[in-house]
Amino acid sequence: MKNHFIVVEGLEGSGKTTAINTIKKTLNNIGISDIIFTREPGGTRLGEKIRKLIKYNFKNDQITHKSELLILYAARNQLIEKVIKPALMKGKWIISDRHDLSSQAYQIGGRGLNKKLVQLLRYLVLGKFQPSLTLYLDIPPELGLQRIYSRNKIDRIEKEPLSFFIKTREYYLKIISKNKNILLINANQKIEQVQNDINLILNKWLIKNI
Ligand code: Z5A
Repeated sequence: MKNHFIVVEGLEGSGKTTAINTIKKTLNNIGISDIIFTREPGGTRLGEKIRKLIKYNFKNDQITHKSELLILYAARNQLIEKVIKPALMKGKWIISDRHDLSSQAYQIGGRGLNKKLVQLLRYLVLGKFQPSLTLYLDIPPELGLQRIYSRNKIDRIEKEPLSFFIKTREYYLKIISKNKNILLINANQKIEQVQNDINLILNKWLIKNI
């Protein structure tokens, strides 16, 4: 049986929330409405607590990069075992705001953690499990951050310097260039155009995959 696990990835302010709504509408239009929405970190009681910890409960000098990585994978393990795999077994569709690719981009690319360490954790938690499709919303970090800074609440990671997000984006792009299941969307366009692009790409993918 095919898995129907769609992930949306991108830097902050790339428009993931908007993209998820577009994906939902596209799926609804072809009669798919039994969809579970989730996010990382988060999506379970434990995961949502970890999300708060990661975003708001530490200053950067209070959590090491490795500790951050480990708690992200604890949240992911809980989500995979308790929500994602059981739902896929029942034939449900899942749309997730971020997944493992975020750890590759932010923790290896942005934080500079050892690639082998992250890949080992990835293997321990996920094995060969992968999303069926990942849509990566590409945006220059300056622009994404500009969108975010107009909000009131800025979290710990959003306070990182621009150089952090530049390295994170570079790593995203490096992985994407080698993976045919990750499709790039130009998010530096008007919302309507981004929505059109998502629609087109998703419909093409759906024809081949359902
Ligand atoms: N993280 C990590 O380090 N490692 C991991 O493994 C995982 C996560 C899983 C999660 O925070 C943080 O955890 C994240 C990475 C790290 N770090 N940061 N920083 P989050 O989930 O709260 O943050 P986010 O994922 O970046 O979400 P966001 O900030 O809400 O961004 P978004 O969902 O992509 O954007 P949006 O809410 O759809 O849009 C932002 C605004 O831009 C909004 O006002 C929109 O109306 C506007 N927008 C959207 N599209 C457009 C276009 N096309 N034009 C103009 N304006 C637009």
